[in-house]
Amino acid sequence: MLTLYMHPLSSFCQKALIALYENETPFTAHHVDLMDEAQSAAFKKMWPVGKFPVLRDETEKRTIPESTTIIEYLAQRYPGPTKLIPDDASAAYEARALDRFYDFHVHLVMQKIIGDRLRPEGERDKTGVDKARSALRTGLGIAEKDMAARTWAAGEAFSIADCAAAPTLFYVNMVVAPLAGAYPNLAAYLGRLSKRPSYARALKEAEPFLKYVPA
Ligand SMILES: N[C@@H](CCC(=O)N[C@@H](CS)C(=O)NCC(=O)O)C(=O)O
Repeated sequence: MLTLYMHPLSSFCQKALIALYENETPFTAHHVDLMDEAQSAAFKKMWPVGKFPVLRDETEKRTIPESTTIIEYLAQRYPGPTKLIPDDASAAYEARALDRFYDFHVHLVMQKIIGDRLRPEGERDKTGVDKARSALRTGLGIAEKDMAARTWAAGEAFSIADCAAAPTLFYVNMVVAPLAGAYPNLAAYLGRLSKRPSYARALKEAEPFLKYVPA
């Protein structure tokens, strides 16, 4: 029995949700409100780092933090028709490399920009945000070139790389800057991702909470 500790608004949780929904893997969603002291403390007992998603596999008695590791685990232990990690070694390398690329060079820098807006006025980190904006431009520039000739992030098959790309491109487009002007290939790719049933479902579940994302 699988339980995902998560919140629907969280981009890294959406990444894990896409993987679960792709293969219709049965699981229970356990929502955690990190602003609630009791819920946060209970969650930190399970994973002291305090970041979600975390997957609990009661059958295997395993607790698995980190979205990438969760998807690797699902691909290995609960495989389905969508090969989130391709069988072919070279294709698997490409998908894994792009998962890391989207997490480090798009997702985390996007989080830095948005996270800074949640800080009180006097505690903002202008230098850090300027650096993150520059890193984001670099990351998006690389991805834009890649997506000129691809349907999905790693080629023609949907994979872990798309689970990583979808939520972060959505939030970049919504909060940092619309992709359509400077990044038409990424805008078209985000359009395809938004129609993919797994991500469309995760996004629909996030909708009631989107008002809490700082504009
Ligand atoms: N490397 C982690 C990142 C997870 C992460 O940053 N999660 C955010 C939500 S999107 C979180 O839990 N933030 C709460 C906090 O930092 O206190 C992963 O891939 O799962």
